[in-house]
Amino acid sequence: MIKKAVRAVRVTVMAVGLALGMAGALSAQSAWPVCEFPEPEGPVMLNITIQGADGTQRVLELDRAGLMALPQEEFQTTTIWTQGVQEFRGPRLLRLMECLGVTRGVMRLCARNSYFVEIDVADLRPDGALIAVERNGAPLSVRDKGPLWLMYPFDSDPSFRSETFYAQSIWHLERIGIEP
Ligand SMILES: Nc1nc2c(c(=O)[nH]1)N[C@H]1C(S)=C(S)[C@@H](COP(=O)(O)O)O[C@H]1N2
Ligand SMILES: [Mo]
Repeated sequence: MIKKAVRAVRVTVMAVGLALGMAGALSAQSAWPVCEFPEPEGPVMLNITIQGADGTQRVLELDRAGLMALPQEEFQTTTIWTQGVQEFRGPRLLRLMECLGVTRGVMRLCARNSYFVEIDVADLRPDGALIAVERNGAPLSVRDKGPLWLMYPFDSDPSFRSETFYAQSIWHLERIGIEP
């Protein structure tokens, strides 16, 4: 119980915009992950597996509260799947990797069906993809390509409007595997 309270405090600190340097200081006390995540109490929405170069494997399971523990960001954009400007909200993929201490490697993002896409960690941008948990202020339903949909701010940069990024816009996202 006490441990949980401590975690909650750390998560709050993170949410108000913890600088990466400070996150580093926290990680000196707790080896991994860099940021603190609450233990899942609800249904697991995202399963993350990190393969180490030495053959080790780390697993993190995030429920909605776990995803909400990350800084939430939002943008408005049109997409090829929706009509009109949409607002998407959720954690940036880059921030998630930073919180996991992942600075290089290849992410394999897998959907509920057999679809998957691979993205190089080095290609992540702070103004790039976010793991959308909400569209227009409401949780993404499965019918809405949710509950998790990797979304790019297509309107903000013409280079996002290409097959590469359309193909990376995986919906029904449920698993991320990271290989060195
Ligand atoms: N879960 C899931 N996400 C997916 C896909 C898919 O089959 N399943 N197709 C990808 C590909 S290859 C592209 S180009 C875009 C656009 O797919 P659409 O033209 O079928 O809408 O979505 C991407 N996201
Ligand atoms: Mo595609």
